[in-house]
Amino acid sequence: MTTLTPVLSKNWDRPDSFTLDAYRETGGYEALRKALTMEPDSIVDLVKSAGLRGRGGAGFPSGMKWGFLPKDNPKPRYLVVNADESEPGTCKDIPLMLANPHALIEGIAVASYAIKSNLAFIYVRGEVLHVIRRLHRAVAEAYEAGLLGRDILGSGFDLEVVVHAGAGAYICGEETALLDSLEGYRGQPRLKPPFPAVAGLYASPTVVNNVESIASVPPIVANGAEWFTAMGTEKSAGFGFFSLSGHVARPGQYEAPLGVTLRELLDMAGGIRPGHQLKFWTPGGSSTPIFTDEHLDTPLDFESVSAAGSMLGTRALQIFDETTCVVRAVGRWIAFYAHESCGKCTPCREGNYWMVQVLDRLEKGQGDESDLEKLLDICDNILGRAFCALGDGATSPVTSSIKYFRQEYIDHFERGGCPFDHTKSTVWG
Ligand code: L3W
Repeated sequence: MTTLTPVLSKNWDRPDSFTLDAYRETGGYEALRKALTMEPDSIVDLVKSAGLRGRGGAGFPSGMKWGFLPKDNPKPRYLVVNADESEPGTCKDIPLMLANPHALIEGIAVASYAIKSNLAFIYVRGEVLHVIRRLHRAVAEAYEAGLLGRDILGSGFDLEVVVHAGAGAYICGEETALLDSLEGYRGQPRLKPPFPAVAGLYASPTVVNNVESIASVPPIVANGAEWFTAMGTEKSAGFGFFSLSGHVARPGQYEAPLGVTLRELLDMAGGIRPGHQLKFWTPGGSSTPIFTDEHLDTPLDFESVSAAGSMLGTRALQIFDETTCVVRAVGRWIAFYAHESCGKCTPCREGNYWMVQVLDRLEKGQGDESDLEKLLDICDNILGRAFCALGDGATSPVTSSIKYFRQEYIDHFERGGCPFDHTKSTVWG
């Protein structure tokens, strides 16, 4: 039986968890002290041997990404933290930064030292003013305590940290659009390669990492790679936040080893809301194909979720019970993608616009089976043809819902209307 592994959330019950004093009382900044006595490259090696994989959705090995920084480039190196959490259902980085901003700041200091960067940015989603304020305050506290700035803890290492608020665009969570936005341009994705590690912010070598990835580094430095690999699975090591939302008795953040199952998480979260049954869920936000009750025992690690036809993504588990109309839920998601499409590429800009029209019609009970083929055809023309992963992601809820719930789509137009009473679904009502 898998149990919770509260590492980053260990002091969240303290009302003052966000303060420097509370963080230090629970061992905070000891990893930075230790890291500063180590060779920078040995920290990169440590993160590689821990097998930490990016917690922002793609699961790319963090140590390997750091190792891609060119050794012979004289330009400055930058660390950029992607704190632009906006994927529907994804809600882990914001509570982490609110409850524990110093975990992120310590991670930034350790990671910057490891990659030999003296300037780091936190690009935070613009709408979350309370988080932006908390970060500013925590960064100021860290400067005052000599944990940021010149000659950190007498080590000779200098680091400046800039908190930068975005303007609330989903596309700016895509790393290259984020870099354009940070440079002052309109946020639109860049062609890759070159990857940011080679030519990122101001065309300099740049590491872009998710908040949770960076915050996971100090515990690895403090406890060692073996401590980390003892949790999770062989290829998906460690722990992570599983964010349960929707029709679940106790929604929230569950910090658990990768490989935990939804069945186990539901046990911890009090199950589906009383009197109801699981219908469908997302393993990693709306950009990952939906799962059903067939997947209750799928281990939530990168490999097992992919083998079952989806993606672990951001571990945003949105749970829907039998009161939810899948056509309506998918329509809401696609309306989000259509609204947020940056417009740079035709497949995403036009494809999502047309999918909204078709889904809206279907949900009202108009249309026929050829509309389902039309939706699949549009998805076929987005997937692999969009400029960035956001376009590809938009196809996931459409294709997977038609795969698992084709009959429910048909029921709509056979009945001439939606068979669901939306007032019974608290999430979509
Ligand atoms: C150097 C190479 N670097 C890859 C780096 C690359 C990036 C990382 C992963 O999308 C997914 C997306 C969302 N040399 C490299 C290299 N890298 N090869 O590795 O790259 P990539 O392209 O696999 O993924 P990505 O573009 O970062 C992320 C999915 O996550 N997602 C998350 C969404 C969350 C938000 C949000 O809340 N803001 O958008 C959920 O499923 O759909 O598939 O750093 O540079 N040869």
